[in-house]
Amino acid sequence: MGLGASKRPEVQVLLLGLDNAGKSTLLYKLKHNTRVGTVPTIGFNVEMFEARKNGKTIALTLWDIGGQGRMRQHWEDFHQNASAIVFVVDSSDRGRLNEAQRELENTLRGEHLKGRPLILLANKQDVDNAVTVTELKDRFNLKKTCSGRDWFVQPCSATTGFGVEDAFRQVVQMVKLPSDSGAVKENIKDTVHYIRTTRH
Ligand code: G3D
Ligand code: MG
Repeated sequence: MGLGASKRPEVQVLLLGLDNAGKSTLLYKLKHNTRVGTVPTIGFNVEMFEARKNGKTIALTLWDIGGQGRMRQHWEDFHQNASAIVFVVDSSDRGRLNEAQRELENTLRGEHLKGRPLILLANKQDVDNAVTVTELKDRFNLKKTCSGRDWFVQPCSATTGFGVEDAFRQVVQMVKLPSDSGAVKENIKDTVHYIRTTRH
């Protein structure tokens, strides 16, 4: 790879959500624009995308970490370098909305994810009687849960492709590049904190 490629800003984005929410289907829909048979994710799936942001080409890596119980303990390991969170909800499974909400709240409480933008995908909108975006915002009490970070709810269907490109565009728009002033400010704050704590 040439020099240009190594200078290309890279961002890591976490694709999270309960098992069966549609994370793997979404990832492969985005990458290949096809429907592939998915099997429950045991380890993780990862795909890299290129996108344009602020006049630059960026590399965006989307990590689909297994949503099953025993994998959730590893979520934290992936948090450190994440620039944004995509949380996928199965809007057709009303019986698991509370569980999804709890999982989302736990995730957002993670120390490394403070201030990271959240893109919530209300997936499976093709299913009759799926929870709407408005309902989901209310049920998840998103205004409160997401205070202090940018957030957006996108309706989609990973199987039909409805809303999937829009979701990706939203992620690109909201993700912070390492060079963005916000990220720099955070670094400065960390440095100031470091100097203060080491002096006293
Ligand atoms: P996960 O990776 O979040 O665990 P998967 O979820 O991507 O494996 O998807 C779980 C099941 O939901 C799959 O069904 C998949 O086809 C289905 N699914 C994913 N997205 C949608 C959607 O938008 N609409 C509908 N109707 N189904 C969806 P199977 O039957 O293959 O297990
Ligand atoms: Mg999966």
